[in-house]
Amino acid sequence: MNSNNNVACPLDCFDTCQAKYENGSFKGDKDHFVTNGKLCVNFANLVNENYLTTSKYLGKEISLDESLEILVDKLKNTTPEKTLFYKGSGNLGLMQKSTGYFFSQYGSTLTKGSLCEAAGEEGIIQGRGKSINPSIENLINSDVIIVWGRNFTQTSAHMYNLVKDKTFITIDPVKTEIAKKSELHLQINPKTDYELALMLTRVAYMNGIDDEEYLEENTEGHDWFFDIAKNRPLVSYEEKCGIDLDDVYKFFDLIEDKKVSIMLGVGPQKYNEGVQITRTIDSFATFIGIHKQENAGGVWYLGTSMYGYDDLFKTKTKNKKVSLPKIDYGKFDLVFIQGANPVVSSPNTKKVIEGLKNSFVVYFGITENDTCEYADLIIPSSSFLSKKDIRLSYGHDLKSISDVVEEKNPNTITEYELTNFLCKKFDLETLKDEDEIISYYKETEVEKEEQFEEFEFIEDLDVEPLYKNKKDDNFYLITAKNPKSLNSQFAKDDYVYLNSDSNFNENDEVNISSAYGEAKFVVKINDDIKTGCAFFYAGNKFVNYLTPFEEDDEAHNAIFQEVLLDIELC
Ligand SMILES: Nc1nc2c(c(=O)[nH]1)N[C@H]1C(S)=C(S)[C@@H](COP(=O)(O)OP(=O)(O)OC[C@H]3O[C@@H](n4cnc5c(=O)[nH]c(N)nc54)[C@H](O)[C@@H]3O)O[C@H]1N2
Ligand SMILES: Nc1nc2c(c(=O)[nH]1)N[C@H]1C(S)=C(S)[C@@H](COP(=O)(O)OP(=O)(O)OC[C@H]3O[C@@H](n4cnc5c(=O)[nH]c(N)nc54)[C@H](O)[C@@H]3O)O[C@H]1N2
Ligand code: SF4
Ligand SMILES: [Mo]
Repeated sequence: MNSNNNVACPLDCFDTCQAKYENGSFKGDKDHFVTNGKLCVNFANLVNENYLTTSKYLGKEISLDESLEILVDKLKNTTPEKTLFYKGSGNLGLMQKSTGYFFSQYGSTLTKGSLCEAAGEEGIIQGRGKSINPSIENLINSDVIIVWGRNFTQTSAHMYNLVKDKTFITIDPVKTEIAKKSELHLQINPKTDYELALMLTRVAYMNGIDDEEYLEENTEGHDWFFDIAKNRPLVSYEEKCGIDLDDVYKFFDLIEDKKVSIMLGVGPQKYNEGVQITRTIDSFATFIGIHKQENAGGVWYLGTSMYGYDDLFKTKTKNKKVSLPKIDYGKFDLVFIQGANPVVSSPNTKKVIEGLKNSFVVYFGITENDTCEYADLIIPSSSFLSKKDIRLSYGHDLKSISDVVEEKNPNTITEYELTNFLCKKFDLETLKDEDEIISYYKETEVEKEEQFEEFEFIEDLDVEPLYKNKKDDNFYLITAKNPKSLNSQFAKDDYVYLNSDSNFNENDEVNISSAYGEAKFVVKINDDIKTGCAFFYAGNKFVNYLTPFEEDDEAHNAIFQEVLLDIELC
C-alpha cells in the first residue's frame, strides 16, 4: 500500500478530514474516524479551483523570481513597522504559519484578535481558565445534544454524522437543517442568548436541577450568577428572547436525567459583548452540571487547535499588533496578505477597499480572489496537493496529514519555501527542517485534560441589547455559513433572505443600509428566517458593506451582527 498518498483537507472547517489520493482521484479516508470515508462538496470545489500559475506586478505577468525580487526590494526600502503581515484562514495547515516566522523577525506589524471565534473563546477562558473541547467520545455518549447557534449539519457535517441519531434541541433565529431535525427549536431573537441562558438558569433552579454540593466544591460564584438570573420575571425573558415559557419547560423535560452536550457555535458571539454572552451560556451549562457527567457530555466550541503543543513558528521578537477587524490598511506602506480575502470577508468592505488603495498590497494565495483587484504584486502559492503539511482540528482531537501527491507548479512557491528564501535574504534565522516540524506535531500526543479546575461564574453582566434601539421596520443582520462554500472560497450567493411576512417579494431589488454603509441586494423569500431578520451567507460580496468597522469590547473580535438594517425597494 502506498503510504505517501495522504491529503489533509486544508479548509477552515471543524471536521479536518483526511483524504487518500488513489489513481488520480480522492477518497475520504475510511480509517479516519471523523472522515469515515467521505469528503464534501467543498473539497471537490477546492480540487477543481482555477489555481494561480503566474506572478503579476501592476497587472502584468512576470516570473516568480521577478516577483520575489520586487518583494525583497520593497521590504528593504520600507520601515519594518510600516509593513503589515495579514494571514487569513484560507488554508489551516500548520505550515501556513511559516511566513509569520519571517515577518515577525523582520519587524512587521502583526494582527491580534479574529474575524471569527475570539470573543466566544475568551468567554470560555474567563470561566474555565482555558478553552479545550471534551473528547469526541463524550459527544457520542450523550443522549441529547443542544445545538446552540451552530449550523451543526452544515459546518461540521462529519461530526454530525457520528451522532445523527441523538435527540436534538436547537437554539437559533434560523430554522436550520438541524432545527428541522430537532425535537425542539427555540427560535430565539438575535443577541438575546444571555437572557435565554439566565431564563433557563432560573427554571433549572425551580426544577431543582442544580447540584449544590458539586457547585460548592468545583465552582466559584454560582450564587451571584443565580442572583442575576432571578432578578427578572420570567415573562420579561419570554418577551425579549421571543421564547415561550412552555418551550422552556419542554427543554427541561427533554434533558431530564439525560446525558447532555452543548454544541456551541459562533452565532451568539458576533456582537459587541460576545465574551459576556458566551460566558453566560457556559455558566448556565455549568449550573446544570454539564461538565460533571462522567465520560459524557460537555460544551464544544471552536477553540484553539494548538492547545498543549509548542508553537514552532514563534519568534522572540515583540512586534506591534493591530486589531484584525479594524485594520486601517492605508496606514501601512506595504501590506502582505496571505490566504485571506479581506475585501469580502472583513467587516466594512468600503473601509477595507479605501485602505488597500492607499497601500502597496502584496497578495500571496492560490486563487485570484476579490482582494487581488487591489493588489500591486501577486505571488502564487503552491496548491495544497504539492505541499507537505499537517492539520490539527478545532472540533476534535484527530490530526490529518498531507503528503505531496502532485508535482509542484514551478511558477508557484510554498509558504515554507518563501519563508526561508526571505529569511536568507535578510540574514534572519531560517525555519527548522520541514519534516522535523511536521513530525513534532505528528508525534506529540496531548493528554486530555479536565475542562477546568475551578469554574468561575459570570457575576456581572452589562450587555446592551440590539432590540433596545430597533424600530419596527428595522431588521437584524444575520450572517452565517453556506454549506456550498467555505467563507469566500467558492461563494456565489449574494442574496438577502427574508421571511415572507416582510412586505418584500421574491426577486425584489432592494437597497439595504446600516449606520456603517449600504449596498444593493436581490431578495429571496425563505420562511426559515425569523421575522425581522435579514439573512446573508458568509462570502456574500456585499454584506460586509453593512457591517461595523469595529471590534467587540474585550477580545478584538469582529462584530458582524451588531447592527440594525433599513431595507427599501430600489
Ligand atoms: N460549509 C461550510 N462549513 C464551514 C464554513 C463555511 O464557510 N462553510 N466555515 C467554517 C468557519 S470559518 C467557522 S468559524 C465555522 C462556524 O460554524 P458555525 O458556528 O456553525 O457558524 P455560523 O454558520 O456562522 O453560525 C451558526 C448559527 O448561528 C446562528 N445565529 C446567528 N445569530 C445568532 C444569535 O444571536 N443567537 C443564536 N443562538 N444563534 C445565532 C445562525 O443562524 C447560524 O445557524 O464553520 C466552519 N465550517
Ligand atoms: N459577512 C460575514 N463575514 C464573515 C463571516 C461571516 O459569517 N459573515 N465569517 C468570518 C469568519 S468566521 C472567518 S474565519 C473569516 C474568513 O475570512 P478569510 O480568512 O479572509 O477567508 P476567505 O475569505 O475564505 O479567503 C481565503 C483565501 O485564502 C486563499 N488560500 C486558500 N488556500 C491557500 C493556501 O494554501 N495558501 C495561500 N497563501 N492562500 C490560500 C484563497 O485563495 C482564498 O481566497 O471570514 C469572516 N467574515
Ligand atoms: S467537511 Fe470540512 S474538512 Fe471535511 S472535506 Fe469538507 S471542508 Fe474539508
Ligand atoms: Mo471562522
